[in-house]
Amino acid sequence: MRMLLTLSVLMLTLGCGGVASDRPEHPTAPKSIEQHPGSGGVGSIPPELEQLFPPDQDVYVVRLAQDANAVTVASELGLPLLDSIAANYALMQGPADPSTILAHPAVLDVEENLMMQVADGQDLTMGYLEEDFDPFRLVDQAALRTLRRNEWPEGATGERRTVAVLDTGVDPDHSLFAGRLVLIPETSMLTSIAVAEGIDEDGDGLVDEGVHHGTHVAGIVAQVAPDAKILPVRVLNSDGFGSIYDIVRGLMYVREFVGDHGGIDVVNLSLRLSASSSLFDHVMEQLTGQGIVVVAAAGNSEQSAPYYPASSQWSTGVLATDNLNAAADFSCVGRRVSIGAPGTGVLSAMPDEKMAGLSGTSMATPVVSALVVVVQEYFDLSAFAAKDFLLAGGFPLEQTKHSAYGRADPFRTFQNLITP
Ligand SMILES: [Ca+2]
Ligand SMILES: [Ca+2]
Repeated sequence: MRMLLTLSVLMLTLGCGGVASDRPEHPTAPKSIEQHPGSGGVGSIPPELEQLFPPDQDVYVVRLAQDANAVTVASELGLPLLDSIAANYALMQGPADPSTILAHPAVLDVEENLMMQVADGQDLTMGYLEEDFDPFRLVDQAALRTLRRNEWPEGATGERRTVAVLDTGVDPDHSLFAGRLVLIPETSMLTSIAVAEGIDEDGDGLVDEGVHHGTHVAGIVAQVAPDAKILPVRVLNSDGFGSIYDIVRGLMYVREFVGDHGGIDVVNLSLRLSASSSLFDHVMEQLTGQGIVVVAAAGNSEQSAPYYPASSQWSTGVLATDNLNAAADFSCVGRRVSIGAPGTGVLSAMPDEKMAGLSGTSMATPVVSALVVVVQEYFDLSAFAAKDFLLAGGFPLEQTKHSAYGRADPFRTFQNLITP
């Protein structure tokens, strides 16, 4: 079931502490959501598809026992049921003390509906230089040279594999994506399409500053794994914010997705939560059990530890390197980060047939996601085996304490696997 929610205006102070210091304010005014005129291509999108679930301190994500009924549980708790995903997750308007929810025998876990955001944080425009799309400049870019893209074996392209990009959605009409995307059907409650509503949801004075993010991230997957399919799932709004419920909903879609070549192999999360989450850990554990590798951005605040979910045991955390062997100065680092990848000035697609060079762990993460499916397909491995080979072939960083396995070096990985 589904009820309309009033979207709140999010007030978030982004600091380097890893945790949002302010909780979002309560809903102020209902808003209507308009379709971005430049984001078309799949027909008109019903307004309810655009609606994300804003984090709110009185709204709880509840994980239920397999055989539980969300309507019944909410009714027994006397709480409004705002939404539910299959039988397992429910969004409830809660009392101040969630322990009363947890006391219900059918409730396995309960958490505030935490906030997520694109890993770029406040500075979404690092290295921003938008211009008309030129595919030849992309082919020759430094990030691909660092990966020695030209020296990979022929056919190492990620064919028959699919990467899900959970982000702000994409511009499906960009030529970089021709024949590459698997789009969520219009009949779904979710969408793949980026939408700029013209509203500054986070109140930072920038309107729709994150709307291009998913297009750029997905465009990096498209370059590094040129024959892999990409499933974009919009879990963040145009300002780059969403809630844990949004992404759980997106990940449930990913778990059940079956395309022409089977299910999803890798989930790309160029985003971070405002705090760690046992509930989200459980979802990633389920994905792991299904053989789906979760790759997550370490974050861009120069910390010596990654943000969550990159910090989780259930994800592969990625830092950004410059085009040599050092962590980028903005990147979060530490032994809890699995591996690095080029993440400075990475050229990729921008909406409306543009391109731009952006820097961030958001850009390094899809490099690793794509490399996993390239190695997976070429050597006919599981996604997890491919990920492990990629980590094992990592090239040491200047500062070895910056990541557990150095920087991804697919050329070494191929050499290791071809001549064991
Ligand atoms: Ca904004
Ligand atoms: Ca917006």
